[in-house]
Amino acid sequence: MTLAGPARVSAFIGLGANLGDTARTLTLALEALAALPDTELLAVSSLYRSAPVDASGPDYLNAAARLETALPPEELLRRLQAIELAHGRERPFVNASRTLDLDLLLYADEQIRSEHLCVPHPRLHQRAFVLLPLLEIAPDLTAPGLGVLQPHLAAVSGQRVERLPGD
Ligand code: PH2
Ligand code: MG
Ligand code: MG
Repeated sequence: MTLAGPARVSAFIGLGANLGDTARTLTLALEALAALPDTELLAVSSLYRSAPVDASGPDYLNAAARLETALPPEELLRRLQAIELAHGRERPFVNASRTLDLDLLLYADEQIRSEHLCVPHPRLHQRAFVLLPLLEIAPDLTAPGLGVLQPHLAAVSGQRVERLPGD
């Protein structure tokens, strides 16, 4: 007899880094996501180099990943923050340059507004560095409150983002 575990849902994570060896940090972060309990890493976008938005400092490397997970959203958030900390994340001020940022962009079709967590990520549709990698791995993606995401690209076409060639 096999026992069914808790139901798994799809979750999308935005990855970003603009301090240190950003490509290596994102690779290690993806390995850490794949190693999360009750979680499978199902898709990873290309890397994108992007100009800082609402921030200063070096260009960012950004990417997106799709997980299937049985972790509840608050637990997933705690684990994302633990991975950030393991890679030297500091928070001296809002939107400060960072060694690693892992944002929970979407969790199933849930809308969550708690003290710690806002899902869908409130600025998801205003940022090309989020939309482009997300739509690369999920072209038909929709988000609660935002609808189909693809048409939102037009509004962010002025933001500098470059997809880096893969291996
Ligand atoms: N993250 C921010 C603020 N601005 N800009 C780019 N290009 N990429 C980011 O990941 C990013 C940003 C806050 O999380
Ligand atoms: Mg962020
Ligand atoms: Mg963040």
